[in-house]
Amino acid sequence: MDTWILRKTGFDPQDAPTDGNRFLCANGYMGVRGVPEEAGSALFPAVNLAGIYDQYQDRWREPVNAPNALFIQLSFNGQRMALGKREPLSHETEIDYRHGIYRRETEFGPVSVRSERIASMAECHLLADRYQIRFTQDGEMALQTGISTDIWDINGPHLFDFQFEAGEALLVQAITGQKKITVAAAQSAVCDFDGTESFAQDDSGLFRTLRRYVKKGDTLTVSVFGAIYTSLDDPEPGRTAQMLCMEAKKKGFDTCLRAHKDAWEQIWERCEMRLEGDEAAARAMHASQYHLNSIAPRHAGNLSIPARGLSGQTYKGAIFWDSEIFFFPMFVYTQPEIARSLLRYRIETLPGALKKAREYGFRGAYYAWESQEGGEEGCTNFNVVDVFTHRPVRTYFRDKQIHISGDIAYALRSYYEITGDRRLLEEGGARVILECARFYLSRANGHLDTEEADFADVIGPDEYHERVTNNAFTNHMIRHCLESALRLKQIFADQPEWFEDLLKELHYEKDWPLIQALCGHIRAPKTRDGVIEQFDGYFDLEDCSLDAVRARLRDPREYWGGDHGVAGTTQIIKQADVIAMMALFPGDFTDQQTAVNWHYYEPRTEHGSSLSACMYAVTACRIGRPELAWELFMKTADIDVTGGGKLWAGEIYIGGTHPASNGGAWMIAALGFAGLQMKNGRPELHPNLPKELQRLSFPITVNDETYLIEVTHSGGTIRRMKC
Ligand code: IFM
Repeated sequence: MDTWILRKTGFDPQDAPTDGNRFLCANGYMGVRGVPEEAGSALFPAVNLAGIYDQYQDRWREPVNAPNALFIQLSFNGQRMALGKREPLSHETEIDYRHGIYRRETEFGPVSVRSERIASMAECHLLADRYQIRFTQDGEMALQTGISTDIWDINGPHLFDFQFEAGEALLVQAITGQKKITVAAAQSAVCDFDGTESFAQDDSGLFRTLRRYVKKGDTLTVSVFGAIYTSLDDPEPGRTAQMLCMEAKKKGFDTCLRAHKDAWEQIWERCEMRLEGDEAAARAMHASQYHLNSIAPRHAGNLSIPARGLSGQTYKGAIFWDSEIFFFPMFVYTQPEIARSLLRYRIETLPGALKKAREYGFRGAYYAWESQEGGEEGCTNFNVVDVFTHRPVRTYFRDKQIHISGDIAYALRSYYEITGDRRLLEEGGARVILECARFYLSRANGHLDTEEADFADVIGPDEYHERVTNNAFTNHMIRHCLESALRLKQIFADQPEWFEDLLKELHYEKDWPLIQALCGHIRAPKTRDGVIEQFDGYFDLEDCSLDAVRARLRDPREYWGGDHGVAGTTQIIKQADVIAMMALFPGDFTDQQTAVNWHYYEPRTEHGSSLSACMYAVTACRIGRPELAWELFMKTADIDVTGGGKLWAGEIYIGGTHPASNGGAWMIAALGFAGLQMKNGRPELHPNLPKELQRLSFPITVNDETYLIEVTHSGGTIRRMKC
């Protein structure tokens, strides 16, 4: 098996929603769904843009898809050679994980087509496609290349006032409905043949057609270059996009491809995780690292990553806790500048978090559960549609999932501990931690100086139990956030004036002692035989099996949570909760405690979120049971290879790629199998390699030093690498 390649034989339009994710090409600025060049909206094509959102009427606010600048459509003797319109004799799709190349090869009978396409990692605005046609009959060919506006939108349309310009570089420009951002798509093409050229423009886009008579055995090639800019990138996005296309055309496809591949090689040099002993596992790891790396905002420095990456508009293209808890670890240990970008996004969106806290009657920073640009809350009150009544179900994620602020503080502190870089704290990070701590101070229930404080009416990571009190994970995260605020004083011990000034500026004098008091008074969770109760009253819920709850479903798409969900009155949970806490705070729990809780909660966990299995796998390793981790690892790492994961929450489509699992796969291998932990500013290993693997190796960068980690069944080593 080539562990860098995923190949699929055959074409079934039913698979288009998942295949578009599995074969995605992306470069952090945009994601191009893995659909054939000729795809119209029925096959879900999208060039999904990072960080630009729009709301159409009263529908969900979601990211904007640009016009498809790599549209290519071939006709032969008046017949369209298009998947979805004509049954192919054979078809293969491939994604090359090493270099982010989408390839397809289709035999239609009289013609066969083979192509390769990239979202350039060297130039984030550039797309390129080399399309080769072989003819097995004489006949009349019409090759259309252009910019298609027949794109997939879940809650669109988002683009209006289209302008079209034909010429050597085609241009389609439009503006978004809400914020009037210009989105420009340009395209140029170079052919190794000539023909009669014409231009056409209609509701579905702007196209150039080349016609000529071909002979059996002829092979023709067209290279197409697409460029996307918006008015947020450039004052003249259209002109700049046209110029980029023309430049790329001059350089040629091979030069663009070489630069793109070199850029990918540099990424792999910094982060490649090698698994030896199991090829399927090695490929799943490549897939995971490919997907996560391909959506990293390398171009920006202040953007984060949506929960479904750049695979489409699912989950409103929003930033969740997935960023800090699941994507962050791989980046902070391998490419800290990307971890910094994720956190800068939070620093810059602090005003949105302050506003949200105020709206709910609190102080400090309450970050959006589903954060869009400027920290605007994208989460609606109704996130699920009931399959029986077709009515929206009220969910309280937006109001009650308060652990989000602590998760951000957790990542800020980890960033400092792993990189040793204090600048981010100075440049707003410390302020974020202090404001998050202040939010919890105002959110606590209780008399802080005399009795224990509760955090009532919250939702922990397990979203099937809403509005609970003293969720163990949430309370632990809150305590850590308060401690992190207090620890800032030590971190800035050599700059006491700077820190005092910051406290003054934030009017923090009265809050400081209260935070100290609250820290020691947060109610500790109840335990029973060593099992930590997930929240007050959890043990009183019906204790039944996962199968029993599943058997109660009357529709496979039925939502398990909400007011009437089948899980709500039981101990069945959606995703790791107590175990997520144990995974994130290894120093706070003994192996014995972790083992007892693991064995209690795992059978009660649906793993209904792609954020779940990795937490169980990491902790399984920690308790010396890597054999329990293996299946969970494969489930996590393979998710975007197989196209697994849930597609529906009630009637709402939630498919896409799974960056949290992609990051989770790295976490299992690094933090679980290798047992990587930071102790006093230095990395150390506690290996637990499963029997399926013979060797594991990967680079990390800590405190500006790069190390190579190697783990075998005889132990682990950390070697400093020369730069
Ligand atoms: O952040 C997660 C949440 O924990 C479970 N539902 C999906 C979200 C986005 O991945």
